[in-house]
Amino acid sequence: MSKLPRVFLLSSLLIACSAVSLKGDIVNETFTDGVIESHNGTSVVWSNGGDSSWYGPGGDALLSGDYYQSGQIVHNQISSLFAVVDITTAGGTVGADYAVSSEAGFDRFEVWINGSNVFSASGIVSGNTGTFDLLSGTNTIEFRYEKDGSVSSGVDAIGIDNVEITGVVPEPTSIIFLAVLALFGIVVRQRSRTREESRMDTSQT
Ligand SMILES: [Ca+2]
Ligand SMILES: [Ca+2]
Repeated sequence: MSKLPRVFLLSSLLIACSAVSLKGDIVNETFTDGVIESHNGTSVVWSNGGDSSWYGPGGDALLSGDYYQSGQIVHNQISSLFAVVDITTAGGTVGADYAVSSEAGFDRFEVWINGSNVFSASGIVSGNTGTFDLLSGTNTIEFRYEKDGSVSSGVDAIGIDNVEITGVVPEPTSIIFLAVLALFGIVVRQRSRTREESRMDTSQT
């Protein structure tokens, strides 16, 4: 391959990398070994809230393998797991496998996005998948187990696994890094073109 096509290929690849990063990354959380893995290079931040913290690996086999389980709570309490994430202008989604073992109709698994309750389930659910839309900008995703004022049934907890968030904005450092690479590709391509043109001029004279 001559130098010009090779440089062109390299710069095209770098520009494509930048375009993909602006469309947003896909971030998976599998809770391997019961821990929330690091998400270096993305804007995803996990935290706990409510009356009791979630933990992993879940101890009651609500889901197979390593998963995350809501904390132990009593009547009128909640246990929440939050993910705060920046989503690109194209929008995104959050999906998760979940299981519920609770008093049907009263002690509930709920998904809240930006303060709105978008999903609810209770009773015995052994392993379903839900996917929910995320808007451009900063989104707060909350997985919540909430109990009413009386009666407990089953394991009295919920579990989640294989959380997938799409459209995630990469950390600014990643974007700058890719942009610099793309710029470098363009400069190299331009210099190579100029050199090629001056060579052609020389051969014509
Ligand atoms: Ca897992
Ligand atoms: Ca109850």
